[in-house]
Amino acid sequence: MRTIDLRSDTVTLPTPAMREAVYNAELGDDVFGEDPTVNRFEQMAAERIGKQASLLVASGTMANLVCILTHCARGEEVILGDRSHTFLYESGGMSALGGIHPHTISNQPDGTMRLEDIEAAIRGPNVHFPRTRLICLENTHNRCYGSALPPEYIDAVAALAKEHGLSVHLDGARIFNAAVALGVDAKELTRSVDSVSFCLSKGLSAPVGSVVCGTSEFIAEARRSRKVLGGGMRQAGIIAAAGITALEEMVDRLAEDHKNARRLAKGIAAIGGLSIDPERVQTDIVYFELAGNRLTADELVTELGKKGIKILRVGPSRFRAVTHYGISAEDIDLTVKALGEVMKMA
Ligand code: TLP
Repeated sequence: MRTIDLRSDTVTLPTPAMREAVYNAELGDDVFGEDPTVNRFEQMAAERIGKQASLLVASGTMANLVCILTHCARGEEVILGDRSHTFLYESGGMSALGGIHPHTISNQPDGTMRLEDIEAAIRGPNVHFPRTRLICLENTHNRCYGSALPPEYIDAVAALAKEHGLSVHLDGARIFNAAVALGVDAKELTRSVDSVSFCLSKGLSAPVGSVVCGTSEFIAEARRSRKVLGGGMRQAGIIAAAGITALEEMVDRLAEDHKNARRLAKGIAAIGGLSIDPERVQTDIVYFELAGNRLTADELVTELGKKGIKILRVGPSRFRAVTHYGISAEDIDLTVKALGEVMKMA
């Protein structure tokens, strides 16, 4: 039985072209700055994101942590959304390893934070307060329906930050999903922020790796932060080679994942006992809920699993399904059919 794995776009396997590129990659010691494939990749990534320089790191979690450690000193404060990945799912790295204080404010359902809430959270020059140093945004916003934050909103946050002498970091793990969904160049989403992280190993299907982008000066400092975390890698060209293929070949096809996500959402909307607002689905992430208590969330996941379909339970009655490379429209139709059967059983 074929498995349709919709738990995350992180489950994507490298494409044949990536495997070929990895096999043929020219390698060197990247801690000496001598891996030609890493160097080529980092230049390419910086250009795509519209920043002077970039740095290859092991994961999205490491990318965000490297940026926060580079922007902030111990005791300083970061303003970020209460549903942001960095706050919820990165093991509290900024405080555990950096002595940095997270100050959360509400994420709106579309992944934004209200400008007035951000402004109210910025600390004044009082000896009792930690010093505010950084604002973090997330685009697309994972927990907020995978929504894409538009360039104007990001620019408005950056303008506010500038007014108060703060920096802005963008967790752009899925920045290319946002760009494709909004029909803009990724650079429009990054033009006003100080640092950006993005992932190769999600919708872009590379096996591993994330990237930090910023000014040359920022990246030189970020290189130190990466080293401190044990993230200086050696012949990392085997990772960068797949990253080059990812940037060259896997960005435009994200539109197909978004189309499949909408197809899935519409299918779910027609199934009794499940609730979803298909209008919310803009990118590859679909959230839906059990509308009644005919069966438990765990039972739904288990029954679906017996039919070869994997989704993630993300709350007492809430689920997430993510479309990606390797998932076809036919797979979506099979998923909707299976979900309908499971709900009928209940
Ligand atoms: N997200 C993963 C899980 O950790 C939940 C997923 O399946 O969606 N920023 C954002 C917005 C993310 O969604 C993720 C991963 C990360 C950062 C961290 O990336 P990794 O997993 O490479 O450390």
